[in-house]
Amino acid sequence: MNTPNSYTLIPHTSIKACLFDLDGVLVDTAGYHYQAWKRLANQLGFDFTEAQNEELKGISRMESLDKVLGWGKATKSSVEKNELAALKNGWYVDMINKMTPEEVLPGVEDFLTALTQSGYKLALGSASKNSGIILKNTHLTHFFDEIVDGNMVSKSKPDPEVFLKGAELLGFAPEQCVVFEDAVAGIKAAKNAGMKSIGIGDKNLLTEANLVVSGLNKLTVEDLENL
Ligand code: B16
Ligand code: MG
Repeated sequence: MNTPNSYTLIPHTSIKACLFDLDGVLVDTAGYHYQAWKRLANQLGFDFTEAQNEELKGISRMESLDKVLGWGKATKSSVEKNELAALKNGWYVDMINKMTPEEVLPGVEDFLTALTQSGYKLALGSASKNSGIILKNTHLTHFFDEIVDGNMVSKSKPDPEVFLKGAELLGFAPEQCVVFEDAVAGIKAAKNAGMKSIGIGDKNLLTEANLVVSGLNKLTVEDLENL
């Protein structure tokens, strides 16, 4: 019988599963969100800047509404808030209904194909309740073994719920997963889940990610082994 000696090493846990945020990582729907929130703000008699819009990335629809109303110093009842969120969402859905595969960000299909061919399991981990329409219109649905979105979680990023649920559905431990995220709240959610993360965007902003690149077109499968 082999008796482990005191030098037995804990095996290196390698990455087996990839969890992808949607907006800002696979497609750029932030511009559509911005247009719809701006239209709502203007209808209420105020405006906000593109820089302020950055703060809406990655957070839920109702949290976004609270921020927008705060910028306009507008107070609304919860019934009114639900109506305003529905109004904004209607305008947003009108825009994403017209999306095409051309709006997929550079390198996405190639990278997802390479991951699948290398045996990695893939899940979506998005705050959006509209992920189904976006994935369908951009022809990305088939890449994902599991889809976790805003319809399935009760807590928003930086809470780890969305990514923990994705890992559980795929059947892997958090240490075997890597998260791809463009939002600070999303990188924090990955960290809170005990997962590694790759930031998509500005390295001065996504400081808690294990690696930051400008887009999936800058990544290879080998990069996952060196995180
Ligand atoms: P919806 P992600 C997020 O998507 C967006 O970044 C964020 O701006 C938006 O408020 C949120 O989805 C909810 O979207 O109104 O469609 O449910 O980045 O988590 O893929
Ligand atoms: Mg995002």
